[in-house]
Amino acid sequence: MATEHSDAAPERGEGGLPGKPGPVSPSVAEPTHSTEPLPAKPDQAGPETVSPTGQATGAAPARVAQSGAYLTTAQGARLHDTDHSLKAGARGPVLLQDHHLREKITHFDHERIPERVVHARGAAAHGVFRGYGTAAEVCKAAFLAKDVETPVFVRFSTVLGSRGSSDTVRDTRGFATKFYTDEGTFDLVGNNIPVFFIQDAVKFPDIIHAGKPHPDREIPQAQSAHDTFWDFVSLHTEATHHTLWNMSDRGIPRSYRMMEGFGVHTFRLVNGAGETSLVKFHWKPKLGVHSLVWEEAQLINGMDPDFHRRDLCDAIEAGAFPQWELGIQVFPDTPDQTFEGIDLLDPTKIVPEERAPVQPIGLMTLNANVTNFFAETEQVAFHPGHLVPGIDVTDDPLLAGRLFSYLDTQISRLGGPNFAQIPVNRPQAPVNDMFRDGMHQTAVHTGVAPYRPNSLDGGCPFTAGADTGAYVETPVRVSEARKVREAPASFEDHFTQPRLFWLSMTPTEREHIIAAYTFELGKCYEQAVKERALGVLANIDPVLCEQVAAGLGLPAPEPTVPLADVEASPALSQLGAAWPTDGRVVGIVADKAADLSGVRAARQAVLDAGMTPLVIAPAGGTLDGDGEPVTVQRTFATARSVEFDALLLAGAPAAGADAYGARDAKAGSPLAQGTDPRVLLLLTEAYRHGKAVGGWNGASALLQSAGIDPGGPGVITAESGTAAVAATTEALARHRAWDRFPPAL
Ligand code: HDD
Repeated sequence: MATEHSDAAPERGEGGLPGKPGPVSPSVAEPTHSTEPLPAKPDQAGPETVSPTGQATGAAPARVAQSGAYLTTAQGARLHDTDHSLKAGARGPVLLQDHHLREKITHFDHERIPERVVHARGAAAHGVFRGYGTAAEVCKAAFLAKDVETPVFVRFSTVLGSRGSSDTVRDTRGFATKFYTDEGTFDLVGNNIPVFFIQDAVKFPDIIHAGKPHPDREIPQAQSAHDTFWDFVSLHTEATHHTLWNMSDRGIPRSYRMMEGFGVHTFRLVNGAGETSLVKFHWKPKLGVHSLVWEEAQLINGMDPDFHRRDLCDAIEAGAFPQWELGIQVFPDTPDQTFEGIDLLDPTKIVPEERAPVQPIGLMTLNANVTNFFAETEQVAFHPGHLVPGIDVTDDPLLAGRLFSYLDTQISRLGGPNFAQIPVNRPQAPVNDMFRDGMHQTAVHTGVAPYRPNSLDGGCPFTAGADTGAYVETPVRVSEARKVREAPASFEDHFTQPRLFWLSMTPTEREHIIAAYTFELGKCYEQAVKERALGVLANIDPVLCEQVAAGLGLPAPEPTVPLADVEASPALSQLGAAWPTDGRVVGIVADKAADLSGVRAARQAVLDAGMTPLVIAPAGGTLDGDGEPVTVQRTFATARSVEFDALLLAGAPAAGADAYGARDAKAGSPLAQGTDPRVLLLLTEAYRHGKAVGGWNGASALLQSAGIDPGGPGVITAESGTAAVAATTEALARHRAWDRFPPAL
């Protein structure tokens, strides 16, 4: 049946919905040619329009809790029973007509989305970035201006493991930051290692296939210690530099809070006058760069696979907000895009800080944990192509592939092209795009002309001037070239910078690197792979090669290239300085006969120093004695040394007493006898991992029974709990007592 035609405009509701009366567009003649912009209509207010849904942006996601007294269906109908399926009689078959049963299970069936193809395992936090204004000379981006505060969301990750894998595996760490700036979202999608495995994105699937578990048995999980990884990196020697960083202590960070971050690629910045510079981005942690030791990392994988995730949340919850300074190395934008002979387009090369100092441009503080892991950490979508005016990309071929890959992956991971409407991904800046429809569209777009120019929607939206717009590319010359599948000759030097890194390490760090290579190659089965990997090491340094070869029981090959004559870069070493100890964890071992007022004072001193005290006792509950009971946080059964940065043994109540011996009869506890194997294990492990250990007032005897010299490096024997904490804080500032085990190299 034909519907009756009416000349009257259809009734439109507010926001274009049928129903409620709303503003109606005056009819406009069909355009034959584009006209100058007409005055904006009420529902097309131009650039002032807010984010698609008009809701809060990612920095302050709309919070939805189980609010209200009644449980409802997804359609808002109240439910009176969610525990029993509808059945034909109490013992009869379940009826298909039970809508609530079907809706509940269907939703559950679809709760998971595909994990990220790389960087699946991660943890994130909210924070703010405050510019120092020092970047103005080279960059016009408004968020870098002095005292401008920009909300940020940061996700840290491992690369190889699945979403449920362990945190402390040997791997590169992702360090991705979303800046919700007033000019649009800027994503700095970096790693904790300043170079990358490959020079061209076309090899990315290959390196990841080689690093991920073997396709037949799907093992090993989250490891590089297997044949396919070493097969790849020994065949593609451009990977040597990155692999060396992985085998160094950088591959096993102590905490996300103690990692550097790097933008890796060279970016191009544009200042207010249109002048350009090339830069590399650096994040410098206020707490310094610190690592686990390998045995500790492996133990943590079993004891607490969520170690880094927990550490980040705990520190933020305790108010020990992690901070990083953002810095840039600045290079002149010369046509050859090199700096002192280093190709700035090669992502396997660094520029040593001694040759181009890192200039601080702002401070980032992470000050809030996520509210819902899935909504925020899992659904956040980064993209190195999310740029703001003043920041541009270069022709690094690795970056070019990334600019394609991230949008592509989000479409399959987040189920369509509208993922920017997910709260954590919503820009803070007003969004006024002409993207329409698609899966999971949550906006109700008004207007009829999502194209431009148009005359029907008042000509909106307008385009920005070249001085305020993003993606105003610098007209770098690219023509007069032949189409080739080639890399520049400078990309062929794969060994100079690995040697630079090796020579910049302290003897302790070199020992760790040797041990790491020996472990990883020792886990390979293929002789040819091991031999080829040794051949790569020979081109870095003969000592490194010989030591690893000795560990594998293989002959050390000769180098195939002349060893590079390079100067060390001391900035690459992470040892030697003193750093703040905020958020460190100090375990205090006590029993009911211990100096409990000393324990209370020690706890307070740890808190006053911005660290976390955890009392470890034979059993849970409280330790009762004189004064306030002391709450026990860990028992001998639940504590393991890897959870603590330092361990202190509570002394005896009376000064000068032989604490653990004298209390034996009185307390009758295993700790008092000083022989509980779990306490001895705590001590010996912590000692072996270079951690501060000790105690006060009579702890020496127990230390000795654990084979620890009370006078040794990093061993604390004090008169009181507070004195012990003061000495511990001092020791922790240097992270570990590395001089406990003088390196053999
Ligand atoms: Fe990538 C995720 C960092 C090269 C393709 N990458 C991802 C994440 C980080 C990096 C931190 C996790 C983001 C998050 O937390 O959600 N990736 C890097 C760095 C690289 C790099 C520093 C080199 C300098 N990546 C790289 C290449 C390609 C990709 C060459 C592909 C050609 N990366 C991806 C991806 C991921 C990703 C497949 C997986 C999940 C995602 O993007 O959102 O698109």
